Amino acid sequence: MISREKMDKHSKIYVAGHTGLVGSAIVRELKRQGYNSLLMISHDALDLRNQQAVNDWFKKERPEYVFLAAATVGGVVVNDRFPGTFFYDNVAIGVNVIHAAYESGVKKLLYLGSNCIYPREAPQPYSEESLLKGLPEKTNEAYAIAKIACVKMCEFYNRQYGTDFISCMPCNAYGPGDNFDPEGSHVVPALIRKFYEAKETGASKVVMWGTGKPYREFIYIDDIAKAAVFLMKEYSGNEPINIGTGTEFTIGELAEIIKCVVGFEGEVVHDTSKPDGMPKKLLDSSKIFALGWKPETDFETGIRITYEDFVKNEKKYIK
Ligand code: GFB
Repeated sequence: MISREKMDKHSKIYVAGHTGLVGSAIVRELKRQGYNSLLMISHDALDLRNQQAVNDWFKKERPEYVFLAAATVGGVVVNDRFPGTFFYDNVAIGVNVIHAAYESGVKKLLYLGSNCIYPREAPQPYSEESLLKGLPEKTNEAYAIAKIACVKMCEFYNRQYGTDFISCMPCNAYGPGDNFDPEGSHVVPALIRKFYEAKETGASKVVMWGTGKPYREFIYIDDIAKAAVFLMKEYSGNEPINIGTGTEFTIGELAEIIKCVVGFEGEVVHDTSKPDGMPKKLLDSSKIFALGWKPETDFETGIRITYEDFVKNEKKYIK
């Protein structure tokens, strides 16, 4: 059994995926809280899909705590188009890092899952118990099955080896530093970019994907980071923990909010040849609320911050 020591300000903490949306927010939050021994390594220097390289790096660096936020991610269209990549990358990254953490005696690991792992037809809001009680949505089946495998791996290692590996399921994340690529991005950055470019070029309309009818629950990235650090300190157990806000919007409502924040005055039209994906995926976050965490950033504030950052750093985001 690995000792249940609490992370302290000098603990060696590895954030896997530190350049991504979630990982970079976790790094900011850890620094804000005074953790001063953070380990990060770029994708070029360490390919997390290579088990031997990952094992060697863990043996050399000996992290004590691991936030596993590295993943290949993207919006509904790329999930559907590249299932092989989404499956392989996410299984390999998760399996390699979790196994290396076990082998090198990591004290605690937090795995970042996703709301899409829950069965499409399970009752909503999804409680953690609905995991594996049905099939995932087809458009993100590969990503969901990869993430489910890693969530379960944490549980299996706890059961067999006495490790302290936990997992959490955030709802749809957004915030500064996101991917704004028109094809590969998620809906929030995609619509921010589309409305901004339409306003700048004087276009009369913006095309959004699907019917606009699906519901989504969005969470500002700093709130996920606070929840992740909170869970690392306060929670141990085999059951994954949902991280949500409890509030959902239709994609049509989301488009209206972003349109208003950006100040675009034209029309919004729908491209229904693009998939809607899940009709709805609201999380039941009562477990984390009962533990003592709550989201802090209201949706419109988060969208404004994200939009202002996008405008300020446009050149970085539009390559
Ligand atoms: O954000 P998004 O790609 O992810 O799409 P999912 C959410 C909804 O927004 C879908 C609609 O109904 C899209 O059809 N949408 C409207 C758009 N306009 C756009 C647009 O310009 N770009 C995008 N991307 N969507 C992904 C999963 O699902 O989200 C992953 O495929 C993962 O596995 C992740 O769970 C969080 O919420 O549909």
